Amino acid sequence: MGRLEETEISKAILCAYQERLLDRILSDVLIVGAGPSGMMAAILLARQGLKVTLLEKRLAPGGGIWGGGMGMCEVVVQDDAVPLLDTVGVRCEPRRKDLYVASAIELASALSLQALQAGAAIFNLMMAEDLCMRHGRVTGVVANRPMIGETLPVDPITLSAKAVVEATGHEAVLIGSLRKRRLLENADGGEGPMDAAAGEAFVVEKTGEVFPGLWICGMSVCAALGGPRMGPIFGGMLLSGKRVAESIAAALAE
Ligand code: 48F
Repeated sequence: MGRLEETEISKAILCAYQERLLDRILSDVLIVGAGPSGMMAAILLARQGLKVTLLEKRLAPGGGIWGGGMGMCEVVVQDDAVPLLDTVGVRCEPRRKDLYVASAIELASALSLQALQAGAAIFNLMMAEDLCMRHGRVTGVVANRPMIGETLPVDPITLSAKAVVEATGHEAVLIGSLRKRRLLENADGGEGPMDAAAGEAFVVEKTGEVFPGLWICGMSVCAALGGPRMGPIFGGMLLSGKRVAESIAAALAE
């Protein structure tokens, strides 16, 4: 092994990152939030050959998966979501009636790996602050570094896509930016009290395009449209990711 040059290490990082980001200035699908719903959608869309980019404001993709329930790293899914665990190679075991348990760490890791290996790009430490819009259609997002955007008066950059997905979980950031401009009248907003069965059904049923060019999936559906919260059950999140992927694939094929 030759002598390591620090400057060459830095150049390798800078060149690789710049190439990757430049390539994703325009995507087919831009998903904001790398939780279970956003990553499931990314995997299914990227496996169809679409150019998919995920933005995640935290250091690690995975969202609410890592903590399972109350910090216990076990993930519970209903039997109808087990085929989605299979498709990303996550092992699970039956526990209670119709319920399966998987390792939260295995699920978060598998979704990240499968998204990347399917061709999706994941940018961590990248936060969507707002939407870009043209002629009444969402065309991309305004992005910044979380530490910068939240504390300093520094302008963001923009990333464009044919389809943008709100997958930011409870925060429903993009819906918030539509709502504050009174562009989304039908979004009542605010999660209802916990009702696991009703919340899971609501999330999957209401997943879809909420505004031209903007789709919504996962917990953001309840936060935006006023459905009940459902607590530490993840089947609905994975199924919502699948549903949003199907809806976008159909729309982009037209
Ligand atoms: O919250 P999160 O896991 O969303 P989800 O896919 O799944 C919800 C479940 O985890 C859990 C549940 C319901 O009880 O089962 O709550 O709907 O992941 C959302 C991700 O989005 C990131 C955030 O850091 C998290 O990893 N995020 C939030 N706001 C932004 C963002 C933003 N403005 N820009 C980029 N990423």
